[in-house]
Amino acid sequence: TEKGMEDLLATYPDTVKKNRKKHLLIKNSAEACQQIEANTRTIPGIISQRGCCFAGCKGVVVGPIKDMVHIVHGPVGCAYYSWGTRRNKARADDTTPKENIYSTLCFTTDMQEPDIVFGGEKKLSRMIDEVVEMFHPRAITISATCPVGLIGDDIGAVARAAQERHGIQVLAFNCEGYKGVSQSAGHHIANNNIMEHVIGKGTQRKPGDYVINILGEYNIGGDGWEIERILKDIGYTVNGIMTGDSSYVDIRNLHLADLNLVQCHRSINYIAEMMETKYGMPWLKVNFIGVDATCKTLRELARCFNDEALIGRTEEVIARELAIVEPVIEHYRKILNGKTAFGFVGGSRSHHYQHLLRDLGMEMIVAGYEFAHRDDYEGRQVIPTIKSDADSRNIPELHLKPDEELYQDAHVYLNLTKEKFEEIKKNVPLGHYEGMNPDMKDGEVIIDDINHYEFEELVRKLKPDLILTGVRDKYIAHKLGVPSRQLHSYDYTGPYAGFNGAMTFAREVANAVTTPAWKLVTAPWEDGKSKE
Ligand code: CFM
Repeated sequence: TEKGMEDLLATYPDTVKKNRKKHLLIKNSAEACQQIEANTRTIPGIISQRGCCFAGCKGVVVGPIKDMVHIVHGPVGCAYYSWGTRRNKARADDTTPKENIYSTLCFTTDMQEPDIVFGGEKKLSRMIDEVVEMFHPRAITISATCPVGLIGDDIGAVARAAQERHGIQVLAFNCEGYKGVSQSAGHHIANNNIMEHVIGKGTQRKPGDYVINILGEYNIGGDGWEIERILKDIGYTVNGIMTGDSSYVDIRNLHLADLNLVQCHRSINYIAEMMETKYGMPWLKVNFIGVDATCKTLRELARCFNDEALIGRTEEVIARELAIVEPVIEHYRKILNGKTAFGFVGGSRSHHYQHLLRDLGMEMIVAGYEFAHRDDYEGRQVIPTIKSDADSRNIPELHLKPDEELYQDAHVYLNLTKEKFEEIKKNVPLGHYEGMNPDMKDGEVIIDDINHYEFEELVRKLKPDLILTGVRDKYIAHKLGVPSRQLHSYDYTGPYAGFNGAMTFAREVANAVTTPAWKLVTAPWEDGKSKE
């Protein structure tokens, strides 16, 4: 309630209170547009769950490309802590043999004090030579960490010279950790560079009548493989995934598909939009998290192509999968029905997992993003009204024009007449994302960039049965006696996407929630020692 919200904020000094108030909403559908503040700086001193720009660029978008060597130019810690921890899986495929996959390795210039004092360009340059000699990669990326920007190493120049020397593409990403207010800045920097220098360079279209890309799917715990399994079974050709289990080769050919699917809007919407501008390719926001959500997505996707055979095959696959999945979900729904959850994840999962929880009879009563923008909460229609600030202006925008040779109208991609395309657009939200807020129920709480204090207070007040957390805040949940599922890397498990993923998630949530051990944990407020 509003009163509860006031209590929550009451302990803050006035300026902090004023700030944090704008990042909190209680859903009320009677209000026309509930605006939230997002993508602004965390107040210094507050324990946020956000990551840095380097994490968003190298860790999230660039890192999963399996056949490029990704060099971290910086002190060893930045490389070490982004080494394999996100569990974005990769394997060999038709065009990428095992020897070309470097996903399990970690490459860093390991900058030392002398490099900071005298500059790290020579060391970086030497490292590229060594990498080429030892691994013969198809291409290389260099990601900058904080000190690189501070001392002014020109990684762009090093990359250009190396590219000439070795005849392979070397991409430099100026994604210093401190740029922007969170990892979201790194997504944008990565999107720009890949759009400008990689996408559109290939000429090989994969065979098939319905050729699609999946953007914003990173194959965490094998999610992408489960999605691919379903799509291939229906008859789609998955041309490329951006960037889970993807290859440099695939990304060069990304423009040679019929439709872009967008799973994570936050991290990749730039590429979806830029490909629409440059090539005319339409895109569809999808959600493969949850049984109902997956069915809805598959049906919308089939409708985009307006093909009876495809629609029929979609229904066949859905019926076959549901026959397996529904009894399992039903079993767990008996255990979980009516239970509540909180969800605090990066910039899209807090929305997607609401669908999966509802399949299980559960409700996410508090949902938060770490670094999403207003459009991820309120819908893309607010984009023109978002004010840019010094932090967002720091990230360059690419201003693209339609490609003279490759641009085609959206309806041509889908093999439809213009009229038919317009008609389909009325029922299928092509090129749009409505955000998380419309899916939430009145009285539920929406919170941006939650901190440790607010986390504890909300748990104390609302006593959820489960918290969907990150790598660090799962321990807060556990110390408060509430089970959690870690939704970034899924710890050691997954996939959670698609039909098979839903069954795995259901089983693990049921196990977590029914574990008697949680009753043995004493929360700080339960032993009278709270808040001293
Ligand atoms: Fe997109 Fe992601 Fe997410 Fe994200 Fe991330 Fe992630 Fe995430 Mo962790 S790309 S916004 S920057 S869905 S790494 S796979 S889980 S915070 S909600």
